[in-house]
Amino acid sequence: MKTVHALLVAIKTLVATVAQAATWETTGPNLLSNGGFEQGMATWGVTGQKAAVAVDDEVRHAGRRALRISATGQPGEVRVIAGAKVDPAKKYRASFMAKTRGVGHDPKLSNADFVLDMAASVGLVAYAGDRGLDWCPTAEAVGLSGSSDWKSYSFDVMELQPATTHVQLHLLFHNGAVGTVWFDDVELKEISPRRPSLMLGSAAMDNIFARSEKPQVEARITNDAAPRTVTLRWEVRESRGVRTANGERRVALAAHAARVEAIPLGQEVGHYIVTAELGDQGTPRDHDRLEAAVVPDPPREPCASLGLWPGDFSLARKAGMSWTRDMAFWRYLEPEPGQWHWDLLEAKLKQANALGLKVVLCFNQVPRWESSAPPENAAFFIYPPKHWDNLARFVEKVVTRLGSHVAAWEIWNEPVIPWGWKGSAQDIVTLHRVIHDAIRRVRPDAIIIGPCICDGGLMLKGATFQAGLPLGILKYCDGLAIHPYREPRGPEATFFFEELGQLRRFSAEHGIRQGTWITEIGWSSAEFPWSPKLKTSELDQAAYLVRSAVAAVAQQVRLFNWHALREADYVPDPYGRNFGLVRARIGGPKPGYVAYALCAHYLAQARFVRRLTDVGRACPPNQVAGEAKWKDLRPASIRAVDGYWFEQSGGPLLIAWSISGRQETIELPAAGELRVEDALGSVVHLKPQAGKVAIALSGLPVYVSGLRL
Ligand SMILES: [Ca+2]
Repeated sequence: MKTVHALLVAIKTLVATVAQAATWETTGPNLLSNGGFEQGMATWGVTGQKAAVAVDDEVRHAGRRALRISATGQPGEVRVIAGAKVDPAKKYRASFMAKTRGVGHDPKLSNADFVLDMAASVGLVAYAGDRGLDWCPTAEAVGLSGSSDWKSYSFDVMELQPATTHVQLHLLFHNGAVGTVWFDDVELKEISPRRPSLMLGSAAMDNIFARSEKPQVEARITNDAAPRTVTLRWEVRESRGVRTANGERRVALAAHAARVEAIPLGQEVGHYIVTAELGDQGTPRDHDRLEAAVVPDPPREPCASLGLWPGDFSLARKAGMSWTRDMAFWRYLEPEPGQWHWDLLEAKLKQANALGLKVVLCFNQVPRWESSAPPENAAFFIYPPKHWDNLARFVEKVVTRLGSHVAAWEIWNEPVIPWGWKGSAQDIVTLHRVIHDAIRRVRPDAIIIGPCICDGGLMLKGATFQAGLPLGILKYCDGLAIHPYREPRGPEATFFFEELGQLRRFSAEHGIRQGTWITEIGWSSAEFPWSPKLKTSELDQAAYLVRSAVAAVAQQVRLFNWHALREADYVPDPYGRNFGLVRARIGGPKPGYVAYALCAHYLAQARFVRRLTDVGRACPPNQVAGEAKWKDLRPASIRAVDGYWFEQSGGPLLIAWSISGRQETIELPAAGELRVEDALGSVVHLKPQAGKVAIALSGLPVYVSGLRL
């Protein structure tokens, strides 16, 4: 259900990754004429349901008129569009006033185009002549929902592709939306930095540095017409507040000059927050803030089973990943019969391979022309195809064209849930048979995985198969694809390790030779929408990521693929937005990115030995998983401390944490000093007393080396 983000992540290149809106000011005229709708619809075009659009002379923000779009849940979207010529070297701000009434989704349409929970939005599309420059039809930058009086909205366009000649602003009601939005005072204006201005940035994508890359932040200072000498002050804090560096420098600025001052981060692995201030008493001041990370250099031989998607592949590689995932959307690859659009997907797969990433490619989404959905149904893409033969032909085409770039094929994304697939249980089996057989015809040795079960509880013997999914489906799966989301609880409280153990035995019983593939898992660093008291903080997200990855590697999964690499800030609700490990709009890492990269660094060199419970007391591998039934386990049988013993070249490695998050102290036998690195790279060396070292654990795992177990 989260995969639709993949579609939209690509478009975010339009949006700033370095600057914060506050330091930029609009200059010059509104590039949209009639942005206040005083001349009615002059200069505006309408596509889709034209009847939904009207000029309103009663409800307006300024002048005598405003635009009104009213939607009643009819299938089909509505777009009101205005265009402007732009200079791709410049930066722009789109702004508008909007009043909303009851904007939302028609609940009868459970999976319309707004699966992002965005009923209405305003976005920008860049063009080079007639050619749209984006994968997606729009770059949704602001979402609108609910009911609210007139409010001001804006988003900045900080980076346009060099070929851009003009842009279109789209006021958009998505397929099946309901409610009314009034728009007024729509503007697109050039922006330039306030002077003298300070902007923090760096040479690294999202300010993420490998240790050997000379990690440093750059303070870019731009002066106005008055020569001056100003003070630059900065401070670097580790994400939990510990200050690691600070400084102050006098900077002489000539008129209209720009300067770059380096702020070194050091080479210690960590997640850092850099704040800087420019100016002195009585002179104009500016300030900025950014997040940066230092991660281990990617291992030459990364951990074979870790993955990260969707987003920039280079950031997946930098985190030490082996895998990524992508989607072969039928409706985008072949939007009309025989009309193929290979370029974008093929280029992405080649780029992933060039970076050393293996790809799971997942088939998904039937095109409208082939869908068996009722006419005009907004969720047409989750219905079975009219002709299974056409699906087979599509799959054969894809495998023939892209097969050399793909390491494993996932049959379909989440067909076992109502919003993933509208067919019967038998249709799901047919889906698997048709896609499996088509892949095999072209590549007899392909690895094919399914059925992409995404139930939060016990996945195989539990609800899903009992609900009527025939076990016969498994003959079309070389490996088990699963989406074991556990939100809002953590991996131990939901028996993640134990369940993966059950899946191993299930696979052995059913002849599934390629094991378990977690093609999606994630925790959003947000309140859980269905239990708002339950909140996953950014540090919880980092902790659960490491804990579930360690458990998965210990259980020999073939793939642990975290969703998502990048946040999705075009999604209005925080839950949908915050699965990512890298921020969307302003860029920069979250703590989870550093935690995952450090985890991948340790696991690359480590071989699992056994799980440990409590201090020094080992249980045989899979004791819990092997004997107890998932349903028989009670919270009381879960220990306070979870620990996994791995062997690495330098001796034993213990990865341990407090399950509840409360502080727990463990005592470990030690002949010499132990090195304890926490999940975010803080290192301490602890000397033994009377042959033991005491280590305080929190929910954030630690890596303990120097042990003799
Ligand atoms: Ca007006």
